[in-house]
Amino acid sequence: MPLKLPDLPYAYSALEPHMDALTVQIHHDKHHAAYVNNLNAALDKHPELHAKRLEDLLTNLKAVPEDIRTAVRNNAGGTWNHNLFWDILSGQGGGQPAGALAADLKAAFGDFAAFQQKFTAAAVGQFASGWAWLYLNDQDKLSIGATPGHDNPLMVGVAPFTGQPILVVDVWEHAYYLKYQNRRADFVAAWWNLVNWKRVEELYAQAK
Ligand code: MN3
Repeated sequence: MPLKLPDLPYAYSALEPHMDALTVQIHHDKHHAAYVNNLNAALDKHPELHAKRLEDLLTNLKAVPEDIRTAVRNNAGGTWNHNLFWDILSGQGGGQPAGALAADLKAAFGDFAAFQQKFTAAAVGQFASGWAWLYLNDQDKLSIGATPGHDNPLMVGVAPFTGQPILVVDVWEHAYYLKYQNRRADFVAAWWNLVNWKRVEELYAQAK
């Protein structure tokens, strides 16, 4: 079965004013959709791979036939990363997490402000296109990192660090250029107002 583009879980305008409706529409309907389509086109060359879960392709890219490995890395990565990106945003987001996630962020980074500062620095400092992550590392510790292109922490042997992502921000220019132009730092600052911490807390509970 070819993979399908997940519907946005809210209206294009739901993330205004921090993320404008036109950016959300183009980002989801054109960019995210293109990764899904390109992944399906690559997998068509090895149709048995259509049966695999996205996560299984990503965690074991070495097992993907070499003629489509780069296409799968880029487009399965692009698909999975955008799935998470939309999933953890909400027009009613922002604030701070509660419960175990709040306590563990404090233990790992000092306090919420220090965590936020470190994550922001990773996002703003990622050279060119990429993603910043909060993930549960292989020692079950919360960690922050950034990856280029569409690489992600599921890609064992490819990404510079591995683990289970629970929070992500897209810092490709297509994520912010219409509204923020070159001001990536302003986009990331605004993005915090959209983080759906309830959803991130759920993902954290599943990851543990
Ligand atoms: Mn994107």
